[in-house]
Amino acid sequence: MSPDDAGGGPGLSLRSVALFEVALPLVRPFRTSFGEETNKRAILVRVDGGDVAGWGECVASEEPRYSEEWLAGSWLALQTIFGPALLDAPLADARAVGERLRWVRGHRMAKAAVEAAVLDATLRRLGRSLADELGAVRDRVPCGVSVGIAATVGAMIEEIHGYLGHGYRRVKLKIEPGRDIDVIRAVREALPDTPLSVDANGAYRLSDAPVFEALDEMGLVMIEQPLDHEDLVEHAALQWRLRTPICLDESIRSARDAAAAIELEACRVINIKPGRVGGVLEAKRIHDVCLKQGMPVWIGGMLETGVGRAANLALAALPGVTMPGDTSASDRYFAEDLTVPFVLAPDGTMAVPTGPGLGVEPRPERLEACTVRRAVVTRSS
Ligand code: OSB
Ligand code: MG
Repeated sequence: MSPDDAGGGPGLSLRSVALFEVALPLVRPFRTSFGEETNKRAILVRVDGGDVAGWGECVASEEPRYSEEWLAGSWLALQTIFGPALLDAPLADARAVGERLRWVRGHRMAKAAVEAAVLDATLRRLGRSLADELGAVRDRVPCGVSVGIAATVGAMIEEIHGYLGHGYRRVKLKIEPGRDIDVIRAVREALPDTPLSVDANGAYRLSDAPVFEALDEMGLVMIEQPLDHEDLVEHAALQWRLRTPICLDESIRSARDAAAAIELEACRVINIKPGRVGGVLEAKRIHDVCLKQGMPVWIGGMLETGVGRAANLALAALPGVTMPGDTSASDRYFAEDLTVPFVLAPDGTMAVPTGPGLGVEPRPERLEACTVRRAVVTRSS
């Protein structure tokens, strides 16, 4: 199969699209340069194809800070646009989801959720795993962990020691103006040999280049999204001044963006997240562009439940993914996941799901306990 053939087999005629808004307490608050989350909220999408069902997760946050999308907006888009569009006519395969929704500008996280659900359903019918469908080359993937901004440097170092004890192979630290050089220097002194990276979530300006020049001396694996998500040219200017690779996250919304970033030399690493780019199929296209151009990639995360995590792990098994992802274990996020828990092995790797489709699904009693709102879109509605 050629790489672009991934899309999942014969046609699917859907009966309904069900939406579940879920809320799961995080084991500890997650603070970034744009705010703090204590509760993980997400929309789970279930498509019912009669003989088979499929699940997807929409990673839009409660507020439109990471991107324009936010949970309430995604809910409306799913309920009034995407659900009805999927039910309108049979879908030849999961690629048809993107084609049918091509007229919708943006709303990538909502699109990604419905595409994942259709892909899950079609692959379940074929008995094929998502990892196989995408072209996975490994059955375990190395994992890193993303650490939120903590109240004190001491608390941050303690938290990191805990993660390293579990086996995580790379530690990503969130930074923001005023909590950067000193914090990272202290962590680097406490952990001289740990692969460390930082993620600014776009909180700096090019005039802050001296901050990054100071960080450039600390042997970081990469500096993620230092500047505004809309400015590739400024990232290129900053990358010229640094030895440390810049990694783009928010700036890369499509394979087209990835090609532009490569052309402009705006970064030396790309973080791929299926939600941010409109689905696993576009994520695979970005992977393919980067592999061809020699651009290293890794798979990011959005604090997903097990449903979204399963898709991230399948992508992490692709050949061009050469760095550990933010694909952490369930217990890094939740006391109890929606699905069977994803577990980190002591060597810092996690198994790629091998079952049909995503290979996992929400446990009914856990979904029931976490659901705070539901809606069903049917053909007549
Ligand atoms: O910028 O990578 C990010 C979480 C939510 C929104 C944005 C980001 C993150 C993370 C956590 O860094 C990654 C994870 O563990 O899922
Ligand atoms: Mg990021």
